[in-house]
Amino acid sequence: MPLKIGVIGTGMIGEDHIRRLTQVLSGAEIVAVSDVDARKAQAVADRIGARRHETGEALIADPNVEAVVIASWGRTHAAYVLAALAAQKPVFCEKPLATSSADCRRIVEAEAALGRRLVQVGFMRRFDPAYVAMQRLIAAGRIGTPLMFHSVHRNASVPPSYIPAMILDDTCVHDIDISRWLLADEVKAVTVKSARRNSKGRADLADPTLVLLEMAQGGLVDIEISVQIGYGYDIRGEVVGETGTVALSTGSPVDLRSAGAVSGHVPEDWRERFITAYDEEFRHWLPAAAAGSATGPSCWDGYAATLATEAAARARDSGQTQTITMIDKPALYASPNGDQGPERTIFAAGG
Ligand code: NAD
Ligand code: ISE
Repeated sequence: MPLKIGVIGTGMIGEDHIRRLTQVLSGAEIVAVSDVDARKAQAVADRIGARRHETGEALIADPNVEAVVIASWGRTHAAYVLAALAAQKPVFCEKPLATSSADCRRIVEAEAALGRRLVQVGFMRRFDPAYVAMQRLIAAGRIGTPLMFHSVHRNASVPPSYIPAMILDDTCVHDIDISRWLLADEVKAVTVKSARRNSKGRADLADPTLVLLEMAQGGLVDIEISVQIGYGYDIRGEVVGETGTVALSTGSPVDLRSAGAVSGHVPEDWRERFITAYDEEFRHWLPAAAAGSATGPSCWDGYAATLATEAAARARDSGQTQTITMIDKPALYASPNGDQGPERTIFAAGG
């Protein structure tokens, strides 16, 4: 029997997840959708034969909905996650888990009180074959103790609904999560500098921005966030260890040599660059949700990342480094480095 899923938010990624759940993966049926844009939700509902609910809360309460995918704007996630936890329904929540650490804490406390995990957060980079290979090599000691991570996150453009706070709480939140995962460490302090503004972009966005993370065990992470770079979606990363380095490949699948020049392809957006990662995170979520549980990126990961984006906002506004104090980690989230087991290897990390 397929898992009966309700999807809240039928925008860009909501539609993309509905496509993968109905056309790429097996074991899922979308039985309900909801969006504050009722026309958009109705069009999707008609197309896939699902019921449209007026509100996300009504969708969560629908007895026919066994599990919930939350793909609405980040600022709306917390209320839906809390409602789904109260209804004890498994959740896939797009990142960020919530845009305030106070809301993330409420969610962590609600899930911990249940005593079992029900939420997987959409930090899909942890399922990307290249990041997975990088993490495996680091964990296997192939570059010695990791000391630094250089992370570059460039978007060609952002939609009009992208507000200034999202540079940190919607975009940089990915780099923070992947830093924690690759270095198996927590963020201790954050410093932020905005560069000379990209004059080709919106005047209200501090674009580009540089973020420096100091990790608890002494590692350093520098993150470039550019959200209107024009030329494509460019994700780079290199971890520097004591005896070696490991980097994401920046090459396109082929190099074109023509008219005296070498050229390659840069993905257009996140849908193209991370297509495998999104498929994999749902392959991971579906069986766990069908069993009434969750694994993978957790509410604790959501809390830790948002706590750091909040500190980053304070660091940017004050010009001062901000230190981070975390609440005690509930036993429910004991696994130090996420819980994607080694059997999830997508391709061998080599050597
Ligand atoms: P979008 O604007 O295209 O879609 C969001 C949809 O949510 C819109 O249709 C909007 O009408 C709807 N919505 C807003 N408030 C709502 C509410 N209270 N209840 C129900 N629906 C509501 O945005 P998007 O790019 O699809 O992003 C949605 C979420 O997915 C965000 O949290 C974003 O951070 C995340 N996202 C993640 C990735 C990734 O790489 N993992 C990529 C894109 C987006
Ligand atoms: C978007 O929400 C995503 O999550 C993309 O992965 C990221 O690159 C983009 O900046 C975000 O707005």
